[in-house]
Amino acid sequence: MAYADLRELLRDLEADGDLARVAVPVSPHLEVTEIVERVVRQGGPALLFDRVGEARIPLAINVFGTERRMTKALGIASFDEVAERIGSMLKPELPHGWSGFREALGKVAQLRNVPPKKVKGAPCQQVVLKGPDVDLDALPGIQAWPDDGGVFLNLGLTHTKHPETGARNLGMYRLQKQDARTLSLHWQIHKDSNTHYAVAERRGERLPVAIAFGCPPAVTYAASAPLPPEIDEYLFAGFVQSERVEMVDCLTVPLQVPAHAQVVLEGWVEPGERLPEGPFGDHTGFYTPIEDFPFVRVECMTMQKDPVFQSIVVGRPPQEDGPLGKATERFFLPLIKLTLPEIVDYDLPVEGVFHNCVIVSIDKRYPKHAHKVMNAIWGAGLLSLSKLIVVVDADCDVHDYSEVAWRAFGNVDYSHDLLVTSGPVDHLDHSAYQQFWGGKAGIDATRKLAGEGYTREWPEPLVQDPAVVERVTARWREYGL
Ligand SMILES: [Mn+2]
Repeated sequence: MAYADLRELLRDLEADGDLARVAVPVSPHLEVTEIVERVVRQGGPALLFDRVGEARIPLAINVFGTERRMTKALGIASFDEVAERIGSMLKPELPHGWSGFREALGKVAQLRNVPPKKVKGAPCQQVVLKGPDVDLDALPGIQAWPDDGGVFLNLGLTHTKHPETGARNLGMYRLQKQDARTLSLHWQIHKDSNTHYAVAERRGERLPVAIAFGCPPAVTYAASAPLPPEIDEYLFAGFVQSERVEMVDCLTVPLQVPAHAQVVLEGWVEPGERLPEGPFGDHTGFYTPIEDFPFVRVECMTMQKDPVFQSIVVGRPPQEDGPLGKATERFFLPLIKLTLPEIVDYDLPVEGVFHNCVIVSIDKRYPKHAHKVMNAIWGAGLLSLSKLIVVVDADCDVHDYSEVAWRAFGNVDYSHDLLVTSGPVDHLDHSAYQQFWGGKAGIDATRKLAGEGYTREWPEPLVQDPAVVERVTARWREYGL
């Protein structure tokens, strides 16, 4: 079941015993983070803080912190279910006979449930505050880490559109509160909204922005997904949850937001204006330094009658963003296979904060096949920012880090199997000697071929005789172990 409104999900989680309420007042200054960190590390429940500092709105956090809650929030049984649906969409074989025809019709019917639907009179506009009535202090923003530059709103869904093509983008960028009506926009160099702003600046125009909090969970997920600019996040959200997202026109800017968002901020970003933003304790586990970023002056704030604000704590992994990233890893596998069919599976360890390490298994067919895959990954969308790529054979379970390590440590002759190159790295990467680009490495941990210059015979791995395995299993109780 898809959740049209975050509060429906919170009610269900509470009924399941997977949401805990914190009724006592807590400080938005570091205390929320310390509580959330402990709960996340224990695989604990979603949290609803009734009273955070002076804020008048309760705070929901750690909503996506486990894979179980993440799939429930998206209204799906498993991540693989969505991956399979994406995979089947990408295989437009001609239908064979009636069953194939019915299947094809089913796919089309499913797609009709995908595009967002415009509505009037949305819950997110039940309360409207304009101009001087706008008050960001009413929202439970938090300062997560001691040296953070101030209070941040972390799970805001930022809506912009390309000033020339009109194509919309939905992204998730951290938002630093500069004053009760101004928010900095951390628009990183590789992100789509940054492109929209660059075009607006070139034209000397201001850019309209709408930021929605506490959105339907599938929309929040889609905002976090590294979709190519041509793919509408709202189409993707509708596809994931198999239900159309209801959207409403903003009141003061030419944009649309989810009708069931809890809180919406509308405003404009002026060309050529920047403010220092940061420092911020980020998902890398380090502070990111102060940099100049654009900011939005909020001119209108709308909300539901009894809204719940949603946020997230980021820091050294694992954190709540882990399951969000895992959803993307699984959903994107069929899309990656579309251009790289030799890829069997891949894994982005959370410790690698999405960009630092990719483990990929391939169906190796020819000499230097692993190098071809490395180069392709370094050229693919935001995966191009990957620093380390470990390539293993198809029979290796990429999610079993012990097996991967065994192969990556043992199957490598570094004078032949290491590919070192350079290219763009993540905006937040602190190890690169210059910001935005740096060195990358690929480790070819596959079995080597004669055609690769490996003239010895590759040894057979140890595998027990299946007849013995079966016999021992059958007799297991007899051993008294
Ligand atoms: Mn996008």
